[in-house]
Amino acid sequence: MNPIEEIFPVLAAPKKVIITMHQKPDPDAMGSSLALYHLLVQLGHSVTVVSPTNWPAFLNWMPGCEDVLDYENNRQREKIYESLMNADLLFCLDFNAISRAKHFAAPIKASSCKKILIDHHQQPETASFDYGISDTSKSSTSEMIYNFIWNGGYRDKMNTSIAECLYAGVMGDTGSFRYASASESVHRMIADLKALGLKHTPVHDNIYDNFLENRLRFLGHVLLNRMQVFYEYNTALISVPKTDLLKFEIRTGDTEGLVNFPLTIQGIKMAAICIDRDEERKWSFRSKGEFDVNTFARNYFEGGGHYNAAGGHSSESLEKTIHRFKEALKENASQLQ
Ligand SMILES: [Mn+2]
Repeated sequence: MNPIEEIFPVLAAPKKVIITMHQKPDPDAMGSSLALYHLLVQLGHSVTVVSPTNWPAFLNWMPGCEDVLDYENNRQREKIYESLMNADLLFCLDFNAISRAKHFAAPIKASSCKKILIDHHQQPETASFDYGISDTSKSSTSEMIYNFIWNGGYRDKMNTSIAECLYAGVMGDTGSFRYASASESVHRMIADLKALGLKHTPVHDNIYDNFLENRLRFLGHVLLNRMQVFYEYNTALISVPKTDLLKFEIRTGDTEGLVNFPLTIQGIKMAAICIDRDEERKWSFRSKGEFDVNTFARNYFEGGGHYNAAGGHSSESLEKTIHRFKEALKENASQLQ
């Protein structure tokens, strides 16, 4: 993978560009992709943004979101293939391995265009990319796009649309500027975005205060009835059966952030949530301090991510998956106690 700086001269002439992100995009994946989209369009490129799957409705307010194509939408797939076939460049944002693009991964691998990685997840598969930057010390891919704009000399292209997208991404990945990753440079970046005219309160409202009643009822239900606390391992687990998802009419994004609630219990070092989706059992892990959920997710549930936040999955039944989690707790007892 060549350094990201080498892409700047390539961008001096108009190109056909695709920007994609990880499946089920979060504010950082969508925000960084749309910020780059707004930049590249201003630079005269022809740009298509593709999400491998649908996304939470709380991202729809983002400027440019209405132009994003969904690979799982059959009506848009032809257009996506056509763009991919003609593309010169493919930017992969906020994911570290092409497999994280789900069913869009195979067409990406088959495509002959130059691939560029901009990402902050651990253990990236850099061999899959022609250019790029992977920096696990960064709070978010949105922060990296902000740096990309500066380092590329595109500072004059910054506007409030870009600022809103970047702010949402950094806010999402830093737990609203709470995690250790909310560095001095992150706060300086936000100050700069504010100076450009960014209004940050509507961004918080659009993302965090934009759910339907059923989502809050669901939250109450799972915290009351589906949470187990293992004080001997300083761990809390929420397991959500499919019947709950149907009963509360849960949609993409409704379970986002749920995993953070058990971490508010005094002394809890790891929180985990397992959701019984149609195709697999989907895990999210969060930790505080010294417990490495990236390694935990990799070792037991074919996942990964960051030191204190990771995901994973299992093709076994919910019951077997939960059993395996409890066995894993025993094996990790010394680090959790
Ligand atoms: Mn991210």
